Amino acid sequence: MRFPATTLPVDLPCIMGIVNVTPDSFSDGGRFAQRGAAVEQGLRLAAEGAAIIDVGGESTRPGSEPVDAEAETSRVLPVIEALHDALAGTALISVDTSKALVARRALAAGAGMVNDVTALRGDPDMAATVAEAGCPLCLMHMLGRPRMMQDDPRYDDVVTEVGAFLEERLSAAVDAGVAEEAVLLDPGIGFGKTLDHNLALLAALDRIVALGRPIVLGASRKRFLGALLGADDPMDRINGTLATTVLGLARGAAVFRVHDVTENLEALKVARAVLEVGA
Ligand code: PMM
Repeated sequence: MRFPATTLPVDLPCIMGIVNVTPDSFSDGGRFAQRGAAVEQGLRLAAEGAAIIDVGGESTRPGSEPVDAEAETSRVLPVIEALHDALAGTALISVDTSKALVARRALAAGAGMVNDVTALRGDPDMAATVAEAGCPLCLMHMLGRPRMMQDDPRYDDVVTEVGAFLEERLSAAVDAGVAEEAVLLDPGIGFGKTLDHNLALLAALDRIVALGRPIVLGASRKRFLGALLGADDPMDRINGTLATTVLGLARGAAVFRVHDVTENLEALKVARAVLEVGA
């Protein structure tokens, strides 16, 4: 499978394992809020085969309130430091933040990538921080902010609008000095989107892939899967997640941001083997 040239120091396609050091994320909120549990989880996901470990300290759950930079730093920094020591370069550490100060501290502590769900709109200093670090950057689409984003989101044509947004944010990043090869794009499944919007984006993911950057897909255990499956418990959405991973790979997605690494890696391996015969 061919993916665009990237400075991401991992082979594609790959798995990005999720470590939320938050009391309130929708699917694992509170489970990894303690430093030790979060580090253990990161190591477990890496041992299972995640090439990237994404550490976040601010919940983006619909309705969630923002946290300040000091609180967010105190959640993620000790976890990143410990993972950096223990992983010894075997997996890339990504920091899931929209704050430049948190990103700067995380990068100094051993993170090697920034995952910004606001696509550089959350903090005017973020673009320069990433440009200076020269690290990979994920730009994600979100309509509105987490506190309001699920209040009746509307689009005329969700795929066209998300694509245009990502193209514009990619240009803004490059204009601010970020290397184009360092940028990954993410349609932001579940961020200001109804079930139909999420399905339309997954169905037409190849149009987002056509923007020419590696695509990150974050559908893991999300609410739209619960709506389709009648599954209130996020743990009952793992099989549904695997369907998005297989379909996403077939349409050209490169990085799969998931909670369940072994399951998704196995689904990717089988899907890849079939796609490579068909290629
Ligand atoms: N989803 C969440 C948080 N960060 N980052 C990217 N790039 N893409 C996503 O889809 C995404 C994200 C929320 O999900 P979680 O609570 O399971 O982390």
